[in-house]
Amino acid sequence: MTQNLFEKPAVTLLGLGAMGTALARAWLAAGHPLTVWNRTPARTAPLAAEGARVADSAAEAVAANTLVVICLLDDASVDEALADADLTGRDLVNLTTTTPAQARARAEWTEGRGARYLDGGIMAVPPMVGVPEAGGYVFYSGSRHLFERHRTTLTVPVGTTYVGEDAGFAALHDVALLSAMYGMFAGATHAFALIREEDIDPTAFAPLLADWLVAMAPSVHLTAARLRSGDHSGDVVSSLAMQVAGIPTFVTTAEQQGVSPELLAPCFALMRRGLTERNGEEDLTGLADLLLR
Ligand code: FVH
Repeated sequence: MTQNLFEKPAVTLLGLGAMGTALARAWLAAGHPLTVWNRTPARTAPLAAEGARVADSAAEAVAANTLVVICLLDDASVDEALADADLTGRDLVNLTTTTPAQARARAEWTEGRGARYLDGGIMAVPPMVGVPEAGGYVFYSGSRHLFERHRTTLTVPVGTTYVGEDAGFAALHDVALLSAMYGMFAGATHAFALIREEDIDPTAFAPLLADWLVAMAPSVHLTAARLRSGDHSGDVVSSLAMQVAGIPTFVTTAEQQGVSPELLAPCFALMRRGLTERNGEEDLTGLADLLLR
């Protein structure tokens, strides 16, 4: 396992699903020696043809290199894959999507087996991997030393953003950003449903919707500033009271268009609760605190 000074660091990759395969191709294209393993062996053939070494078991793949990247379906599949592997002296980088608690437990479990641990949350879809201008990146958290040690290699497929020593923070950032994305998907789904039965071309409507979402996106900076200061009342442009007064318009329009309000209803319920439990003259930004249990 000694590395020639002119050779790129060798990588072991467990998991060749859509994301694992994209990562593998990026490392191979950049000239990194790559050992791969996948539960279903058929998925390894195209990568073998592109220069990857194929291990017969996860344990064999882990034994091949110090840096072991894991990109499997979920935390349970990581357990299953690593059951028989000797992790002693290995640097585990786990890109599998998990909860923050699972990431913290995995860090402890890994260190208990004589290895170091870095957790990752991937903010990219497979076509963005190996395409720097696509803007994809991975949140990393856990050992900063490990992150710095492998940073150059980890930056090959997509960018890197280190968010702290707490192994759970990458997963927390990942889930937080994806949760916001699902909120956006919900709003866009409702918007398309509203026009669905009309003589409006969805492909003509889409750019209007996209531009509007982009125009509204910077509002998160105001939310952040207000959450930090605790002041939700100064210089309010669109008060909670005004927005709650508008709810019947949205509900009635949905009814008249034959659209279920089920995606917007939870948001409206929270806004109404804000009116009774907070102050109608406030911004919507105070609602985040109402969600805390
Ligand atoms: N694809 C995406 O858009 C997202 C982008 C953001 C990050 N996610 C997360 O990345 C992890 C892997 O996702 P994926 O896209 O590669 O997922 P699949 O194509 O479904 O491949 C799953 C791989 O996991 C293997 N696997 C499943 N169960 C087990 C198990 N019990 N033991 C060992 N391996 C297992 C599966 O193997 P096989 O089915 O081919 O035998 C694939 O290699 C994921 O956490 C996303 O949330 C992707």
